[in-house]
Amino acid sequence: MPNEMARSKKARRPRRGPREPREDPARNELISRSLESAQQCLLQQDYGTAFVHYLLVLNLAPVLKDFARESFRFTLFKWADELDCLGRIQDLFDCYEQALELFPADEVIVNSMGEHLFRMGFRDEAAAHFHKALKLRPDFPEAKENFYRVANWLVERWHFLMLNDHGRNRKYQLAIQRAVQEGCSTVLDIGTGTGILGMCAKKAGAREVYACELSKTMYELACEVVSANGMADSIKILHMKSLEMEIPKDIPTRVSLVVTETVDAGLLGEGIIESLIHAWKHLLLPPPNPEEPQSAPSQTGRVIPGGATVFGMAVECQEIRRHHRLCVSAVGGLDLEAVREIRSPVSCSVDADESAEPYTTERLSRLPGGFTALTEPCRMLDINFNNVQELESLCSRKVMRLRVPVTQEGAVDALAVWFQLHLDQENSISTGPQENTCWEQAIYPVQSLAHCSVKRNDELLVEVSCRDAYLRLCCVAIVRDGQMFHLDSMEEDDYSAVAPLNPEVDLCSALASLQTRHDTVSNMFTLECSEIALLNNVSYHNSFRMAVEKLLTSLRSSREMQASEISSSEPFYMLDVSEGFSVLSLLAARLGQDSGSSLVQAYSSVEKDQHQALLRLLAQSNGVEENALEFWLSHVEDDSAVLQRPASEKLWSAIVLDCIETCGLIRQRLMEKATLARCLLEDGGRIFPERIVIHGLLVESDTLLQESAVQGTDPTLGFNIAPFINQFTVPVHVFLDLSTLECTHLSDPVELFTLDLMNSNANYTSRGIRVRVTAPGKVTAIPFWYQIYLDVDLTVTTFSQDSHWKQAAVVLQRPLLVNTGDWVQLTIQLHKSSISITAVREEAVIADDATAKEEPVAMDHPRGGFC
Ligand code: 44T
Repeated sequence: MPNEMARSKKARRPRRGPREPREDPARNELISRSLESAQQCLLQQDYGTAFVHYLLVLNLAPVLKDFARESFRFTLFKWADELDCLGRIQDLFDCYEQALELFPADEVIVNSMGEHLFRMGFRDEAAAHFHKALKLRPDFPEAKENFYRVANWLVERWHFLMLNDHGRNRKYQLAIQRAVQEGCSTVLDIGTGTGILGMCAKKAGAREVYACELSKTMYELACEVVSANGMADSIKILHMKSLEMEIPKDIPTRVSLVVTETVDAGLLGEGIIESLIHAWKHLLLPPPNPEEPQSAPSQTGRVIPGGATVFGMAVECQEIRRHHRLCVSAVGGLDLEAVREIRSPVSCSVDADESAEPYTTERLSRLPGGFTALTEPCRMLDINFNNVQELESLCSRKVMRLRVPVTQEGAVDALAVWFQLHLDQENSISTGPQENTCWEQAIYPVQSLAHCSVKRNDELLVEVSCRDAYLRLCCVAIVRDGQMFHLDSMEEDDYSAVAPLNPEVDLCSALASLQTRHDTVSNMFTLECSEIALLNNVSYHNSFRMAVEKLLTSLRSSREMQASEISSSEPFYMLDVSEGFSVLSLLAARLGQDSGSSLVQAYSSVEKDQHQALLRLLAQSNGVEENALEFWLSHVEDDSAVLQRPASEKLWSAIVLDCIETCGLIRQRLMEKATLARCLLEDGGRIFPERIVIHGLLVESDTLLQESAVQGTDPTLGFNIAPFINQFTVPVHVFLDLSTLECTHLSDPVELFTLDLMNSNANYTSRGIRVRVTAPGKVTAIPFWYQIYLDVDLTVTTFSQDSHWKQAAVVLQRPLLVNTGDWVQLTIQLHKSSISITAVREEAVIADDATAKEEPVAMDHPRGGFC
């Protein structure tokens, strides 16, 4: 860790006492000359030397600290940026250490060091710095923003859901109590999280309790929670992965009970099989011998949960489909037929890329547009966690094949998977779609070129295996009237396991899939799910096409008017700086060609080779001349450097900015980029979009509360956990599907804020509005989305059925009780790119004022809310 290393160096620097002799003239001379040199170097932008001079001055004359603080900070930040660019990471952190020795309570320095740590991937350390900066100044917006950004990663949101799930908590508690009462007196909690299961074991009377946790933040949190509950001396928590634990180094003897909830939506993704094989071999007492049924529980080992049953069913679901496969043949005038296959990185097939995850997760009940079950839920696998041989054979076991009867006609888009966790004989937890739980289901999208349509009485042939700690499920074929139709998997197949079969049909389909293999590979591309959804979004691309057409028409006519000055063969330069894959540049190039006269010279900033290859292929198949589309400064480190002139003496006719992230937030530094982009436009040129209007409404949503903090004042299973984990509460929730979010609307949608990208001076950073309440309730959150104005009248909304964007919501710190007809005052603040909202109910006096409609209100003293 860089700061650790820096700390060891620190000891070598001479320390001075707080009272320095001031009268020494030579010393004073040195101070003033060094200060002068520091200022001189600063002017000459020699930040390294300036920094050294400042250090000397401030160490010799601490009285100057207040006077020099600003310049010192500025020098430090500039010098740190240079060191960062040079890759001198150790020096960079040394400088911060020295700076913090001089200014230990300077929240700006602390926060900035956190930013460097964060960029270098030291998330835990970064979070600790942001946290410290916030403690030093609770209203420091930069630190707040930074902390919120890391909090989601450090403490994932599902921790709140799990702690709020009383049913689950209670069942684990009962199972643990039972095991301890039966004599399991030594317990290990693997993946303790907040420490809850370990504390249950202790409370139930276990003699020795150990817990391990691999995440540093969670480990620290568990330590805090356990000591707040008076168990610091009775539960030993280790910051390590269970697989690294050894006896007697980490725990003195083997334990009689392992408790764990290291399961994800796909059951095995957190590595429970490997952890339990290791635990059985190294950490647990041997299992009871079936020949000696009386063996004492304190002398034998067992695991909670004792086992699991995995269920799966095939579903048709438009929402899943549009995120995992190309569903359209043309967008915005571009023909996409040439692309044989676009795949998402979620794949279970044998040829899938190493980084591919076999499944995504969704709450089936919250999928926009719903889903249709095409089969009954089918038992896919039974696992006994108390049998190490079974666990080992699961890893090495060959692929199992199951035949799942189809009950409903439709197109198979995915297999959805969930499980029952058998804690013990009496208590189990289900993560199924029908249950009222917080669990998501695992989604295995079908990877097939053709639409995989099934009819009633068909059977789906599903392969089940366990590889790289994941449960893998793959739909390989449809069995219809005794014949098998393969879904183009690329593996060599042995179909003998399935009967009755028609070998001829089999052979034909195998040959057919072999034949198509060559062009499949060369035309196969992987895009992120959100990129696929974007490509499938016809209305988005059509709006863009219209906006570009309008712009070209207006630019051409203004060129005609000044015909003498600009040659008509001079192209229009267009730059698309979208993040990720985008066909907008190609769309513009194509339009330029359609209309004769001046061509469009389009630049795309897509970086990945595969993305560039895909654009080239599409350019070719759409008849776009090879040099009409170029790749703009790909692989430039600093993204603001992308915004440059197309060539000296030339300016852009259009720049497309990517404004909104898929998660529903405004992209960082959007307004700075817009300002830069505007300066690079020719006369009459445009940036797309020109304006963004943020819309939102008041809602009551218990679900959002459950996901944001441990609710209520009751202790969790009798333990004091909430105040500790709730420190990681963040006010803005992302990746929401507002169309299916369980909530009551308490107002109509309103315009919250406008971002004018053509005139950043016009953007206020704080705005007050009044919202009329349309139904009585408790305002708990304000979901928001965007209306993106490409030009005055062409808009795209981020809240629509075919959008690749999700929505976000601000969750209020304290719910606001309202009645129909009340007015709520919202203060919306935009700091950099992050939004915060406070809400207060207006007093009746103001509400009665008939003149007060939805006008901006004075924002001097926002009350309440989370800020
Ligand atoms: N998410 C559930 C997955 N760990 C739960 O560091 C359910 C997701 C979920 N520690 C919506 C709802 C839900 N040794 O803190 C983590 C992790 C730690 C280990 C030590 C090990 N071998 C491991 C393995 C994991 O265990 C903790 C819990 S993992 C549970 C994952 C409400 N979305």
